[in-house]
Amino acid sequence: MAWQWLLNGFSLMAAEGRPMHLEPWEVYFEKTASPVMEKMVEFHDFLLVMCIVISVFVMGLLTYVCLRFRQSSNPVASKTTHHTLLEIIWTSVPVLILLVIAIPSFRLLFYSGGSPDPDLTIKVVGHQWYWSYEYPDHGGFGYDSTMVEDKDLKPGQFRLLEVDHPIVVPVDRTVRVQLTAADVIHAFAVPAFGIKKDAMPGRLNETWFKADKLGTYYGQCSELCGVRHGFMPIKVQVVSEADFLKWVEGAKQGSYAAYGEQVIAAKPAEAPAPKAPVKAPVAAEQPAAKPAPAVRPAQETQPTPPAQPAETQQQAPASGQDKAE
Ligand SMILES: [Cu+2]
Repeated sequence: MAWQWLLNGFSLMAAEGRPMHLEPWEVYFEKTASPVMEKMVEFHDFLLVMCIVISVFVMGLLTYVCLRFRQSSNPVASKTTHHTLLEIIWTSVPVLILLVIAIPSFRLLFYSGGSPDPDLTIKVVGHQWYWSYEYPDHGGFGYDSTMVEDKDLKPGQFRLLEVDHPIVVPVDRTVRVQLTAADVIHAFAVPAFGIKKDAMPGRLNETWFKADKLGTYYGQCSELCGVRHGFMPIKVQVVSEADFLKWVEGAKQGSYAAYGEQVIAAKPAEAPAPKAPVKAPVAAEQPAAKPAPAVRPAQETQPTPPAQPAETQQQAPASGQDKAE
């Protein structure tokens, strides 16, 4: 309904109280969970106001012209064809409007595209048709994440969004996401974090997010990547620091599924601990180059070594696989 849409569109306050997932009647962004997405929503609302003001102004002008200069009230039309001042105004005002839009737009672009000092790195590899994740800062373990089929859904789970092994990250930490693909181009998108980046074979892309609320967030592959493109969702579980480290321990021991599910099923943890190093001591004990342990069942699909030199932005490590058609 239009009024609800307007209400939502105008009210940033509404974003605060909204449940994580939209109500069936709702039309707006999902509840935000990262500073980037908050800024994106603010920018969107600002643009929406600009659009409305311009539309109302143009509509008003048209209405005025239609009424004021219609034949019955203005039988003798003016022959004026040029008016210097008017022309200067209608050229410069749009330019100013564009400038007013461009400045915050570029600021947001640089903010979202930058790479702040990360607390941890996750490497994401897109496959036809599932994702696999690696935690190079925590011993380099990795695992595959595939969609839960309709017949296996438990009550309360979301169709086409649920996965067997979600990404787990600690709250309030800057997570660097390195992306590549093993076969064709995929795109890693999580709307609540405001991220969407292509995962391309032979290239290492990078993005980042900082989840500022505990909870579960969903995304989907956003690049047409084949027949099951719509069936490779992304699920991110944002947990407390303590839970995260507990989960890492379990995952490293090779029983990702059992242990991971356990931690995640445990109820939402206490408030996040004050800033402490997430870069677990683990990294010191285990050389980062250590090959992925038993956690990864699908070793043969693994296209890249588990630990990435953090600086490599452009070059993905040799994937050794041809790009599929
Ligand atoms: Cu895909």
